[in-house]
Amino acid sequence: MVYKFQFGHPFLTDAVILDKNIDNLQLLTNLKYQTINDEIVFEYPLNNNQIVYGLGETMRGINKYGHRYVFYNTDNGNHVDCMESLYGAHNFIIFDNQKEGYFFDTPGKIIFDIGKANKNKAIITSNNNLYLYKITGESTKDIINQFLEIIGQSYIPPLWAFGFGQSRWGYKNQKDIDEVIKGYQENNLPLDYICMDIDYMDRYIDFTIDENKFPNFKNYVEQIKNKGIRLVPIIDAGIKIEPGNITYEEGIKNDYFCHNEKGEFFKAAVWPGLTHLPDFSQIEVQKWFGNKYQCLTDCGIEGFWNDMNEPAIFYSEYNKQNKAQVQHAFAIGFPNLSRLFKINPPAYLDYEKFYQNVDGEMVKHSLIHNLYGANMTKGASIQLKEILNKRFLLFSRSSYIGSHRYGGIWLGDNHSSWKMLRQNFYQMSNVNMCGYLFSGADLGGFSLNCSESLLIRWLSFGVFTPLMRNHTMIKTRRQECYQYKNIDAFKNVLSLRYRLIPYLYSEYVKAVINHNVLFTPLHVQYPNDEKCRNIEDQLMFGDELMIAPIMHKNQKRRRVYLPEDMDLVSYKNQQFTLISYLKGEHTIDVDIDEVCFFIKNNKCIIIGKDVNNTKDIDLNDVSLLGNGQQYYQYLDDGVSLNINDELILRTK
Ligand code: MIG
Repeated sequence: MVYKFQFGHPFLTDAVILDKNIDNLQLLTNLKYQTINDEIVFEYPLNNNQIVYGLGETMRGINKYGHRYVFYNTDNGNHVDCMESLYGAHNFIIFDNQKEGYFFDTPGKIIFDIGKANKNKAIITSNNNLYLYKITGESTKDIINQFLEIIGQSYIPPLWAFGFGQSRWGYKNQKDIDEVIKGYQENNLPLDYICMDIDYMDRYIDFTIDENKFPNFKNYVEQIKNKGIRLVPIIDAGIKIEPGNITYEEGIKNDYFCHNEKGEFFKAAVWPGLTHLPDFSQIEVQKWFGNKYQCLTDCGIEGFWNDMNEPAIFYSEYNKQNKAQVQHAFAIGFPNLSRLFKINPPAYLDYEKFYQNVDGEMVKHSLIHNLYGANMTKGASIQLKEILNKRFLLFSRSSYIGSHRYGGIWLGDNHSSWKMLRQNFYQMSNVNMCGYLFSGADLGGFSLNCSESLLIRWLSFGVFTPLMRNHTMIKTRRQECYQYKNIDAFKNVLSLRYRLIPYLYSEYVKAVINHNVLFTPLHVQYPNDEKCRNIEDQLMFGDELMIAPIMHKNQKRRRVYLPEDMDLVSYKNQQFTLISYLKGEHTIDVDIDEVCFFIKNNKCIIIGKDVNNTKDIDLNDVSLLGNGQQYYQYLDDGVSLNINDELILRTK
């Protein structure tokens, strides 16, 4: 059951697609509210043994109880546990014990204190008016399904986007990219796309290609697409202030940029130097900016990643406190980038200093801050659909619920550590509950140097994340799989991914159609099994699987709890073996060159051929794996916009 409540006159966010009348506030029952100095403060009683889900892209574990989370989208690469704000605002929370979910629909700052200040209370503080949705249901799963239904179906990428992607900040030119393709292909390792980071542009100017680095870009894109490799360029939010930059000139002429209080265009420094920020609150600006992607689609590009769209700001016309440090870092070529990124984001001060046009009214950015990146992605997605008339890859760093209909997300600037692998694991189920099915972290870690074993184990989990991309930062150790010694182990894990793609793709689209998640905490799938209550290092995947990856250094053996009889699948030397296990606790050994997962005893999944590229995947050429008898496969051509609702029955 969904209730909708209104507090004051909220800004519209486009998150919920369900059209519903406003309910009487008395129906809020458990959730108390009061207004304290312009803020709305909600209080909700918590139980002993409280489990809380949702709050998508945040730090810490799957159960969010005991900590404080602030949704105020922030570019901060220091992903320590106590970091309260990351890049997205996923204001949906489920009180599992009470079987109630709440979505606080506001584009402003909102703080969730979940039993931290007071262990018996959740205190939620919004700096804005808002619409509030309350969802009750017979189970947490039911609440999740209802929520996913009211926010509308997730974005669906093309089949090739389920392939493996390699990325690195620092690939400068055609030669660098050719080397990566060669590295993968010569080592017989699968690859489907390479992300282009900011260096492909002319001095970091959006919608340009540096012709010295890519002399005939269009030919090049076509040439490598023939080898099955696609290029996925990055687009940043800020537009360089420079006469002759067409995007800048058009934006000025049409009044498309954010303003300061004097009515001038606000100036903020990011990678290209001083920029203006497109005012994405205007549909016209979303459309204009989205159409700009055409200069790249005209060259054959079919995928993008949207970055710096919190928006990130290094310094501005108002806050120059970091200017000298940033300029120095640029001048000496970033010998110590980690220091540059430890600078306290001055951006919070800036968010009070510029304005956006919401239906003709000038609104201070901070009040609608969390929508900025979501609207950038929405505009891009709508225009790309029109331009390409087929599916495309699009993922964004910043997000607000609703933008899951337009693109995926990646989880931002993590680092190469075992802790970050576990964080990636925890985040998957929570971002799924908030709508983000197409998601994934920088596998291997963004900052710091990745060891071989960390990368192999991280990829072994990454096999199951829809976005499977290895990405790292400039000046770190090379992180492409072929740079390490144990090529066989990398071959094994990537080979498994490609054999699973028919299944992953089918489960993905089925989840979208049925308002389901892909990753489910055990306790959500087995609410009556007390042993599942606090398990955070295992997740259910799709309808058939349970995953329990190795996520600790030097670990080869681990405990697993099986909530029902299952078959342990081991993939080693590119071969599957199955061993049946009974419900209960077990110890399993997982070698570094082996990937393990579980299939429910009465279920089956589909497995494709061992290929190195999605172009060689035949979704009709699959075999069944598991002790069940059948699998219902979602099937289409992997690229057309229309999604059908027929499932093909595969039997043994
Ligand atoms: O200020 O484009 O999260 O993936 O490699 C850093 C350079 C800007 C942040 C992104 C990261 C990307 C990097 N960007």
